[in-house]
Amino acid sequence: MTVQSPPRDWWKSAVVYQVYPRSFADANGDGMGDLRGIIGKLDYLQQLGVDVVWLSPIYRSPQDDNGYDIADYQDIDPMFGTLADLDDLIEGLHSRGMKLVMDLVVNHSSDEHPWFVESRSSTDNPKRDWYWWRPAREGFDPGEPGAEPTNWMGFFSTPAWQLDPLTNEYYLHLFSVKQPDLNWENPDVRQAVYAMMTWWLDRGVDGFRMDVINLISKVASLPDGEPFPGSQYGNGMPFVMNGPRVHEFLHEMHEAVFTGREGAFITVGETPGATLEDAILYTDAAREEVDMIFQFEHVGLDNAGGDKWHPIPLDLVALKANLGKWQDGLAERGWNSLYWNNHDQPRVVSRFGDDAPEFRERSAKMLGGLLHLHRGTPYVYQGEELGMTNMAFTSIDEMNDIEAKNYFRLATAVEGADPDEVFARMAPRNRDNARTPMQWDASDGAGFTTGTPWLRVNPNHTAINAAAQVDDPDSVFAFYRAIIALRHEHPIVAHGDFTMLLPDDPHVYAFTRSLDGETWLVLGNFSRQDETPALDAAWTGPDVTRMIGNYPDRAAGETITLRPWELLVLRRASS
Ligand code: ISL
Repeated sequence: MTVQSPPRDWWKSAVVYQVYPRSFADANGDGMGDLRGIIGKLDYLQQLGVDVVWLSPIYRSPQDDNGYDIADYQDIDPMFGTLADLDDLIEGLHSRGMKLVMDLVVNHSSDEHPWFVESRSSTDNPKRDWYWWRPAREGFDPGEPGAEPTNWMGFFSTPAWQLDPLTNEYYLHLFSVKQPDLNWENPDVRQAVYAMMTWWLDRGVDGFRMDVINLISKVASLPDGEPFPGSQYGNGMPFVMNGPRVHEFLHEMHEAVFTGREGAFITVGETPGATLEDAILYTDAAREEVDMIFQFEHVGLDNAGGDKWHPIPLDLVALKANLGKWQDGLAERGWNSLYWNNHDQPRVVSRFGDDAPEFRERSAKMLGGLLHLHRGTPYVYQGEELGMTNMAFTSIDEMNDIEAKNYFRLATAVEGADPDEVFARMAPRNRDNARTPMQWDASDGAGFTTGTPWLRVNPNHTAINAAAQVDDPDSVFAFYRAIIALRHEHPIVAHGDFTMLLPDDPHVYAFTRSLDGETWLVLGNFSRQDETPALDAAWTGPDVTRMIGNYPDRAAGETITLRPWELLVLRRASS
């Protein structure tokens, strides 16, 4: 018997499911999700039909940024379980035909990682250069206002440099003060990371989601950024995003970790600020960097001035122009990832859909179906397949996330804005919207925990939960299952050409996919009204079949009028 090796780009036909472990399933009743909890839900994931499970970080961590601050890359945090539990999870996934992707957070470590503990201990420690240390700016005393080595603000509304009293020098942290940036210029850092990745692959994991991987190469001269209006701080992003050596580093990583290794792997780089031009370089298979990236443009369209804390309504025409650009731009070289939400983004049904009770299910299905029929690898974020919504937080004290807390502090205490006004703007956007516990059933702890959950359960779990949906053929869950199956059954979904239609229609999203003599038409209504898009008459002809939709079928030959939040997918032989 010959064993067929999987095609090199098997992940083009795959669907990835993201688990945020602390909010997924709690097996030991301490209010925090854990690995045993995930193991208990593998049949659920298999029933949904996903191919790959990506776990947000479960490594040993002080949890300053919910595990994105890692103190030991080769151990499991006790709150999640043990390495033996992880081995069981890998085994449980593999035996069901699924794969495991680990989060790889190597732009920074925790300040409690032994590397940083050594690095900070003295200016001549051998690991000093593993992080970015700099003295105070010339002419300033350490700690004086303006003494930071550069004027950069970080991602979490704080300056990007922290003075360490031990040696009176500053270290760079683009995220929290407990997330010092590793210095990838140092080859020893890179080799340590590659060795760690290899160790995980040897253990059986199938790939990595690489956290902010486009920040690993900084402009080494560390120039000041353009000052923000009225502020002593400026924008350092141009000097850290998609930096001068990032492609070199990613190719080196690929060679060191994956070249010559048997197996079927998947890599996806998280790359805020990456343009289409950057993406082509990151994902062109011939360059051997990563298989795909998470780009951020489409989740920035409803931000005023690019600021996530100033939400504005989505302009559908802009969304189509943007996603259409990415579809065209990666048609020949590279590959798209497809996502609406994750642990950093609000729930899509509340953001781009309509979470009013009468439209929630319809719009959740429409958004899921529409996304998965683009060309690229789709990602489902836990609970999306149930149509889980944003949380109606009532005060900042209910929020846990460091990004939200820091911003609230900056906007109110430092800049003097009205706390109620700031909270109202933050409510639809803060990351905890996506982090409330998974809604398994209608019980008090939502079936997530028998204890007190670390973050309040969304009260709508009594109506929106897995138990109510898994056996209901009309549920959002059943719809996601069907759309995932469609990808597995029809090569056109993964591989077909993409053509955007009706770019100027303000309410209807329309495109075709074509492969081997057939064409599919995908239509999505982003409104509460009936919409009659201007379509080629051939789509009402007798040779058209309906592939999937979120309403009952219409009569043959009828003009296509889309009902509120309708998704309709039709197929015909190409002319
Ligand atoms: O969440 C964001 C948008 O609101 C970003 O600022 C986010 O921090 C950025 O996309 C990078 O995200 C990743 O790295 C962070 C971590 O907090 C996020 O959870 C992670 O996905 C630092 O590791």
